[in-house]
This record gives sequence, C-alpha cells and structure tokens, in this order.
Amino acid sequence: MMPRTILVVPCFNEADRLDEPELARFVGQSGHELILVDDGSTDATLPQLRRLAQTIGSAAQVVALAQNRGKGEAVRTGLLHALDMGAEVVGYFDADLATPVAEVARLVGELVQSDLDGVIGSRVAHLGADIERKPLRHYFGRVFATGAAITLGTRVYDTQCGAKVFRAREPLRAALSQPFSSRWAFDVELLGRLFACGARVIECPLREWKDVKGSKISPVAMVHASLELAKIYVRLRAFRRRHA
Ligand SMILES: Nc1nc2c(ncn2[C@@H]2O[C@H](COP(=O)(O)OP(=O)(O)OP(=O)(O)O)[C@@H](O)[C@H]2O)c(=O)[nH]1
Ligand SMILES: [Mg+2]
Repeated sequence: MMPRTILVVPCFNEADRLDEPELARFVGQSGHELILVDDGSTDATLPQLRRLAQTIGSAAQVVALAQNRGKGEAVRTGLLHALDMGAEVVGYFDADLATPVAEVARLVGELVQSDLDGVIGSRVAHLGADIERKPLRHYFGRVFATGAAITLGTRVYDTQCGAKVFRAREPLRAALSQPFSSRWAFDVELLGRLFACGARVIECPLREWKDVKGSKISPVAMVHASLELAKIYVRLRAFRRRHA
C-alpha cells in the first residue's frame, strides 16, 4: 500500500500561474494530499487556494502565513504541518509546475520502493529527457550548483530543483527543527542538515522540466543566494557539531 504522502506547494503571488484543475487531477489520480502554503501573497492567491482546497476536499489544506517569509520558511512550515498530520512521506514542489506533477509522483514512487530518506529531482539535460531551461539560468545555475556541492562537501548535481520528497523520519524532523538561514538557498541547508543526521538521499534525473514564465527570483536574488552559501557553510558546521 502507498504510504500516506503529503506534499507542500509554496505559493507567493501565484494567482496567474496556479493550475487548479491540474493540481486537483493530481490529488485524484495519485491519492497524495496537498498542503497549499500561501506565503503572504498580495494578489488573489489565497482565495484561489481556498477554492482549490474546497474542490479537492479533505485531501487538501491551506496554510496561510500572515506575512511573506520566503520560500524556505513557507516550505518548512508546510512540511512541519504535514509531519504533525501523520504523513509517512512528505515533499514539496513549485506552484508553477515547472516539475510536472507526473514527475513528482515518480519521485514519490522511487522513494517508497527504496529504503532511502529522500529522493530529489535533478535537472540533468540528456538525450531522452525534456529539460527546457533558459541558457542564462542554466549557466548561472551550474555555477551555483558547484558552490552548493562545495558547501555540502559532496557530489550533488542540482540542489535547487523545486521537487523533493522525504521519509518522515528522525533526520527530517531534526533538519526542520530550526528556521533556515537563507530564503532561496534553503534547499542546500536542508540537504546539509539531513546529511549531518545520517540521511541517505539520492538525485533522480527528471524526464521533464521547464522554465515557467513569471519567475519571481530576480538576478539580484540569485547573486544573493550564492553569497548565502558561505553563511550556510558556517551554520552547517555548527549544526553538525550539535548533531554529532
Ligand atoms: N514562499 C514563497 N514562495 C515563493 C516566493 N517566491 C516564490 N515562491 C514560490 O517558490 C516557487 C518557485 O518560485 P519561482 O518564482 O517559480 O522560481 P523560479 O525562478 O522559477 O525558480 P526555479 O523554478 O527553481 O528556476 C513557487 O512555488 C513560488 O510560488 C516567496 O517569496 N515565498
Ligand atoms: Mg519556476
């Protein structure tokens, strides 16, 4: 039987991008549940999420943050909520469905077939995969990814793909126990904390991923995220000492 799976969708001003029918279909077909986190949106996102949750029924919940806290905190809040609800598998994916829901479902499938603690999507362009990324974002992303791998001291190809799933076990609880020190590079910190707690996580190359218009991450934010890697490096050292 499929373990109870609750997935978090962080949403900040997603009124124009939210594909309600697709998300509702996903819940119906996969049997997974959704926690839709509104991160203090200033557009019609919150009423839209409430309407979607109503359409889906008990398998979807809305968590509304009063103020914009950034993707990391929105995801962390949603994941803690999912753990409280008794999920056995949790995860998150971007509201713009850059990672298609079918691929998210595949990540869950890979995880539950294994004894791993986590399976994260990886945007590796190769023959047979449909990975559509703007060149500039790709090259910037590769530079960031190299910095992220150095920060983590391990060979990870893509820390920043929006789709990740984890077992609801102790390493994850420990990794989520304190806020992240970065808004956008939080995935790196989450992975670092998981590794520090002995979690086994693998990357799963996605078959399909696309850049969706309307990204809210500015070039300035991207540079900022890179600088935050140094901070994460220091914080992770302290985290490792505490969890040694
Ligand atoms: N919680 C929160 N989520 C945000 C914020 N900005 C964006 N998001 C969410 O984070 C996810 C990714 O945001 P995007 O704007 O699509 O980011 P992107 O530039 O496409 O990033 P990639 O898809 O990784 O290339 C979406 O689900 C957004 O709603 C924010 O300030 N807070
Ligand atoms: Mg996107």
